[in-house]
Amino acid sequence: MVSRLILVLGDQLNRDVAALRAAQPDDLIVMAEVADEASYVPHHPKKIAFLFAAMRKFAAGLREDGWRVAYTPLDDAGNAGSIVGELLRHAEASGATEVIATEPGEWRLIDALNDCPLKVTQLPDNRFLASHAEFDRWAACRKELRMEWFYRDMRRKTGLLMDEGEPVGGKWNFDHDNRKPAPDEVAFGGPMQFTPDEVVEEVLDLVERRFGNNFGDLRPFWFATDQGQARRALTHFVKGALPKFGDYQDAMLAGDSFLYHGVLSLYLNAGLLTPMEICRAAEEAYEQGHAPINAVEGFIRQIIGWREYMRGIYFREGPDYASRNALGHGRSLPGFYWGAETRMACISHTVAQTKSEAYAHHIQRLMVTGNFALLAGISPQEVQHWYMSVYADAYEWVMSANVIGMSQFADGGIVGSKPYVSSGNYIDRMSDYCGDCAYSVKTKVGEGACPFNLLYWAFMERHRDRFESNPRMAQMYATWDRMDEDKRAQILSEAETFLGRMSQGALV
Ligand code: FAD
Ligand code: DLZ
Ligand code: SF4
Repeated sequence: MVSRLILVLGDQLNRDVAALRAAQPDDLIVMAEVADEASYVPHHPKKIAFLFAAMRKFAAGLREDGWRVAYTPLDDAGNAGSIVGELLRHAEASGATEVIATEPGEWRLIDALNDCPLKVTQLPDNRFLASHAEFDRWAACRKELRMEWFYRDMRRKTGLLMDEGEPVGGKWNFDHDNRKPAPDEVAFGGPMQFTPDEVVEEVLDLVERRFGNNFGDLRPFWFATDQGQARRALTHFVKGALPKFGDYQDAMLAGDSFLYHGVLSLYLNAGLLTPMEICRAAEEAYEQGHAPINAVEGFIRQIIGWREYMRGIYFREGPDYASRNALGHGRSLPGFYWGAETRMACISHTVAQTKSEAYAHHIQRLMVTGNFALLAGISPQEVQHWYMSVYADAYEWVMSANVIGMSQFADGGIVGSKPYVSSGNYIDRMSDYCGDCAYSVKTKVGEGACPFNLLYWAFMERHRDRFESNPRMAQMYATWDRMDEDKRAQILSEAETFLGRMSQGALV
């Protein structure tokens, strides 16, 4: 006799997740690899393999502990192809009429569960520090939703890096000490890599057969696929990389995809790690004198600040958030985002790394691929579709505010008070990409000029009405206006020519 179905989605792989906490011995836990989830965007094959392998291991662990689990592999003959379809199938077979779920991280799936003919209860996702109500309360009394203020509340709430109500080190934010340019050498060998075991190998074969044509290299596959491995990856990061995380957080190197980054977001977003265990490990490293305050504070801010804030914005703004386009951008995403040749070394390195690792760090996403898309006026929905498709940590609850908000300014300024745009100078300062490029970053206009330099001014001019009165951009408009008129006309004309050639598929 089954009383209820307990739904565990592929990114809810934690024993403490709300639906599992509510489970009783008579309940049947339902987990399913389904075509709908595996293809709502053409996910990177490494992401699908990671989730399927982690789901299989998680289900096996639940069974070992005595739970009744109905697990449907993708190739199962009876597979209904969707989450709701699987619930209906198991309800019919077991006689259950009620489902307990943890709220999914996407409106699409929340709506599908709401429309399900069974009685479905969606419990709040308890893996986050701020509930929707808490975020809304914080946001309700503010004119501007600045992350920094939200972050301070999260510090107070968690007690992380707090000393009797005051921030440890006397300041809330140590970013001033961070953001050094790329180092000559990186003294960290990258994230911990795991050799695929039998379960993983079986999944890799399945993914190769079914999703082999998706953008991205499936092998070599080295991600952690269970909680124990993910915890080892965390310890490895804290020991080897955290001390330098702050210093080189924004740096980029052609020969090193990871620098001092954690590559933990895919584990965190799937439930294999929790925000508090990661932050406590970082805090402990500070307390033991192993990592400096600028590194630890900067790292913790990303998790209890940015990550929670982005989720808060997505759910507060509602289902239409991902379709916003405040700047009216509509150009198609060029083929070089999917691996076609480009002469821009920064883009070609970032895309190649994305293809092989399903990973790029924040500044590569924001200031290379994101910056270019914004400058070039690409449709934000095409941009979001691309990010959702290529990264192993991609889910709409975290992707939307990062892409639509932070990166493309398509929400009109909710996440950022000004657009994240820069000329080639920023990329040159923070990376070694430009030395290896067919364009010249020092050339502002004319033969060989870096496209970021041309497009930057064209963007500013295109959106003058919107941004001219923004005090944070006034200086750039003053610089532009001081330029010789012929030079300005030439920059705008060359930017137009570049975009025209790009749109026609020419090699740019
Ligand atoms: P680290 O650099 O080691 O940072 C530590 C942790 O902080 C990350 O694991 C992550 O959990 C958190 N974090 C840092 N910045 C952010 C942020 N802006 N938003 C949310 N969490 C953050 N992150 C995702 O998890 N999923 C996404 O789909 C995603 N899409 C992004 C798209 C764009 C355009 C941009 C600019 C950023 C996006 N991010 C996304 C945020 C960030 O780039 C990744 O979290 C980070 O690169 C993951 O690598 P890491 O684990 O090595 O992070
Ligand atoms: C991302 C993903 C993929 C690729 N496959 C599955 C799946 O087969 N079964 C499943 O339960 N979940 C999967 N997921 C995760 C969901 O898409 C995710 O729960 C929603 O996007 C909400 O975050
Ligand atoms: Fe990118 Fe311009 Fe530098 Fe080339 S010169 S790598 S296009 S920023």
